Amino acid sequence: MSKSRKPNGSSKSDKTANAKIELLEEHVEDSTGQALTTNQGVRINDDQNSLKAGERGGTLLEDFILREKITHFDHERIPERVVHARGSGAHGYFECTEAISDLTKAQFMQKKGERTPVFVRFSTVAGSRGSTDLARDVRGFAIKFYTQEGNFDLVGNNMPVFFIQDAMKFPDLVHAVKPEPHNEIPQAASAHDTFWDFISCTPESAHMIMWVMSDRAIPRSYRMMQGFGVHTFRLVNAQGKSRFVKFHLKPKLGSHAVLWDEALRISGADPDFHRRDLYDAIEAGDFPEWEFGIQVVEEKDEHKFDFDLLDPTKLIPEELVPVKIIGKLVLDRNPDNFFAEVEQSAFHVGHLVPGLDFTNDPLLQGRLFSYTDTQLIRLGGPNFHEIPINRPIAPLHNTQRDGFMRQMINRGRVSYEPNTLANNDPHQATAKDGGFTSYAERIDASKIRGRSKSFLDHFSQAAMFFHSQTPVEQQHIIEALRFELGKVETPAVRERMLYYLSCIDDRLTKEVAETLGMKVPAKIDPPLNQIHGADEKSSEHQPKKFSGKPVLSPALSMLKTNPGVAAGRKIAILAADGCDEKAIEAVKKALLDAGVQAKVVAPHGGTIKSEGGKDIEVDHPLNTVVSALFDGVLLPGGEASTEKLAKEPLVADFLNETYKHLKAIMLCGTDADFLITTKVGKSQKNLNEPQTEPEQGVVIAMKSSALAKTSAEFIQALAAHKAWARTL
Ligand code: HDE
Repeated sequence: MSKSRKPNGSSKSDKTANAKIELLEEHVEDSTGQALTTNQGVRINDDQNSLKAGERGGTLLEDFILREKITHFDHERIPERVVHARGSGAHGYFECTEAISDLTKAQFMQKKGERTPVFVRFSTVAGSRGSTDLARDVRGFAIKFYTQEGNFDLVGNNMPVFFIQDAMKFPDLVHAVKPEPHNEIPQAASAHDTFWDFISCTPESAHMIMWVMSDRAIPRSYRMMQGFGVHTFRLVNAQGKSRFVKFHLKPKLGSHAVLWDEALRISGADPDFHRRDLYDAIEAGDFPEWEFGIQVVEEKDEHKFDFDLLDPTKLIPEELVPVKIIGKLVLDRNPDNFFAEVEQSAFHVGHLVPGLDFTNDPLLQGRLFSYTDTQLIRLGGPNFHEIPINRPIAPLHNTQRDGFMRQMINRGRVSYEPNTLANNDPHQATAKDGGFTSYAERIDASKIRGRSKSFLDHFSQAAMFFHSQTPVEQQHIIEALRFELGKVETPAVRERMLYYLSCIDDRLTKEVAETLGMKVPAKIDPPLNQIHGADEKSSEHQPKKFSGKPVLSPALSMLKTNPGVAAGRKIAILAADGCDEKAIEAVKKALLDAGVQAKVVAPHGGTIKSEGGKDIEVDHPLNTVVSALFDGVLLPGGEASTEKLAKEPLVADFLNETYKHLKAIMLCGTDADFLITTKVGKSQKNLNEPQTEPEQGVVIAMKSSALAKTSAEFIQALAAHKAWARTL
């Protein structure tokens, strides 16, 4: 059981915030001091041996205890999610920091300071349940708000746009990205022919491809990702006035990524890296936090943009419509049981409360069908809303009955409405009494299968995204495309992709083409994805290349928006017997004050003895970790320690890799020798006075009197996230 079941900072009077906990508490089993029983409550006397016909005889069918245990075990697995199978989650709360009753009547946004319990699940999309956290992929960011008016699920991603414009193409997209059906290869990876074949026939994916090839697809932590509702939704106020809205979550720690080389390393060294990071941070009391914001567009402005608000491959640049912060999301409690809570959580984009509504985004509309449908099979029937994690805190009263695994015991003879036998209860609620009413949008149109012409500009925002990145971020997009397309075996697929890239940016295309050893085609046959039915002409739907002046949106760059906080990071203290404990203590304190965790990594487990004879607990023996699992490294010095570390090849590997991954390095006293013996000091100008020309992100404290100043520089280097100048 996690340390505290109470949300952080909630007072006893904060009924709503605790309501979900109380609801879950009813279902929590605590076996402390209890005897083992069967599922029928019969106490078990021998849990070691099955019932046999004699000591060496066969097992008897009458052994109901063995049969029950094994049968339950045989049925422990449920189908994994068809997408977003790999994930992790946590409890917390949403706090309204600015009431927006002028914009919506949703009760949980009416009062500043009001808290609503939430459960959040983060996920990758393509990989199976057991796949690595560090796959290049979109991350799901699904939030269940347990409001007093019922559950509201915001089932979003860490990217604000999507691959396709119409739900009709979703099964195709997912089939293309999942492992190829003939050999089930590759796992949790988009770098293969079927994915790029589909993409190269689907130009509407161009914008999303820029995001997925960017470092957003390899986040440093779930705590360091933005969240987006993606689609345009509606806010509806008490007067029935509707406005368009996009939902945003901005992490307090900033948005940060790892390098691709780190992602590869982490996938081997700790495939649970993100799951562990989230769990450990919450256990340590470092509660992840996001600002919750909205972009609001008046109905009259629906057509004022040069893209369609209903098109999920487009975003509204923050420079055009600023994000207004109206709340915060805090995760402060780990689940007690992964299966019961994380695995069985069932989100649905169609779980709405009064004051919110949908738009006609054709991707959103398709999702509205899919989510209940998938839970019916995944969670075994129509009563999945009764599983504790999915139960609303708002009371349920309706005429729905029975079905597999029904938990609720409905009293009385009436299960229909209207009725007179039960006074016509449960009765309809008036809008004033919180009854949900759909926004009465005026529609006057023919029923058609088709796509609006306003959805056909596929490349302008792809180009805006690429052009808004810093040079180093652009380079990473180029390298990701070189890697992904380099893995594609079919030349025609690569060629089509090069053509689509040329519709976005010439330099990007040229650099990718060079590595692929291919020429960029000047034109290609009409895309196979016709965006229309068989009887229409493709030529009418030809996507146009981006041309003209680059439009910039600095808000799209992670580096340009780095808030410069070191908090949330984890560094390794590389030390051995004879280390300088004073340096460790001084730097560790400064780090902890800045919200940075420090773990002692030593050549052996147990404890090491410092210069002064003090026992220092070792967190990780060196052979069990790699530098990619940390954001930086501190070598505290101490003559004997330096000597021992110098003899360990793994230490040099650790330092060289930390350096290569552009991370912060702090060397103290005798450990400054590592400037000479590893790559850390290769380009130092003057080795006798290394501190005169330190490289970016490498800080050196030769004397203990320099520790305070150097620790501050170390923290600054961590806050910069990477020493980007080292790549240039
Ligand atoms: Fe999903 N999606 N999706 N999706 N989605 C699922 O529901 C689906 C889409 C997203 O942590 C499934 O319970 C269709 C966009 C997240 O449990 C499934 C379409 C966005 C999660 C499903 C989309 C998402 C899912 C699989 C196109 C970003 C994980 C298991 C019409 C806004 C939720 C499940 C969790 C999960 C269908 C497109 C986000 C099959 C048909 C766009 C975060 O129902």
